[in-house]
Amino acid sequence: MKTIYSEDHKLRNAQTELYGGQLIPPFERPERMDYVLKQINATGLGEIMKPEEFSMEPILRIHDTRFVDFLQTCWDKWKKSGYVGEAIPTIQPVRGMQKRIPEHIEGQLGYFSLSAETSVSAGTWEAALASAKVALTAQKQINEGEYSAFALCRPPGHHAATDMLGGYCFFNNAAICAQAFLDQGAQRVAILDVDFHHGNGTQSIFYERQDVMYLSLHGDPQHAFPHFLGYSDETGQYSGEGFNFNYPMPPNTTYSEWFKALEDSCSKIKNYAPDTLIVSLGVDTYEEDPISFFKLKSDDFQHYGRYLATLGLPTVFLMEGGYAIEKIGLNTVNVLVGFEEGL
Ligand code: OKP
Ligand code: ZN
Repeated sequence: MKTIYSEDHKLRNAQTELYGGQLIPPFERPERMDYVLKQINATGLGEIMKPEEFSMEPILRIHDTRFVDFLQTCWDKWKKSGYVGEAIPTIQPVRGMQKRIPEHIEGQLGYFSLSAETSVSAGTWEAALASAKVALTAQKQINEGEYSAFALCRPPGHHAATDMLGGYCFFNNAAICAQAFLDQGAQRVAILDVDFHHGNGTQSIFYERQDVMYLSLHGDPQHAFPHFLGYSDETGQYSGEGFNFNYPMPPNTTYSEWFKALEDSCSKIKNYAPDTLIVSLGVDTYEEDPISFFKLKSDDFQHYGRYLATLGLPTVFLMEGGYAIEKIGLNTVNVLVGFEEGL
């Protein structure tokens, strides 16, 4: 399986994450990719290629123009306003407030954010753009006849909504990839999100549509980020009703329970009969992940990779989270190796 990778992810190198009332070095940091690349090379998974160039068009199929303009200019405006730290929102348009976009960068940042842990920093725009192009290149590979591809995206994407960043995410790489498939003639695309966190952004983007089925296995939002979306009664709306499936699971969920949810989600994918599968591949389900509460072991990743191959679908694997950084390489590549064994 080919991997698509851009060094430009290193431009996303925020110094701060707001965590438990402290500003700490972010969990989502550049070194994560070193461990994945190292394991790809160690196992001989396949060629590693650079992303191709793309216009803004496929990104603007998913994201609001005002949000994209904001992201491109946020850091400059923030610095020019005289702030010395990274851009962290302090006020958001919550219940009872107006939805208009203020002129001050502080107001804009709040408007275009869904959470406050994710600082906008120098180079964030460039890295987020490169990450989306990595996803689009993987999509192109499949469209040109490859059976599977691994988009080694960083920063991740599944929390990003049409007009909001948050949860370490800026552009929704999986959604951009899915829309590209549809725009090039696919009838149906399924997005299976196995990251520990619910992909609120991906869900909300496709919630009223039936051309993309979204299925997510994740930590119960009662106890885990993003807290305000990801419950099992969220099944889609209007023509999207019945095309969204959430599998929230409690603290200490083990692989046998997790795998039952995976089997259920895969039976739904089978019935849907999509042209393509996109796997939002986060490996923060791992037992040693520092911010998550599932108990998967490294071998389990290979097992479920193998199982995913039985769907018999062209598949784009797209990197999302995973923060036990010494082990994310092994766990990620285990999924991909398992998939290739299962073919
Ligand atoms: C991004 B991805 C834990 C706070 C977690 C943000 C998590 C973002 C995860 N107490 N804050 O889905 O891996
Ligand atoms: Zn996650």
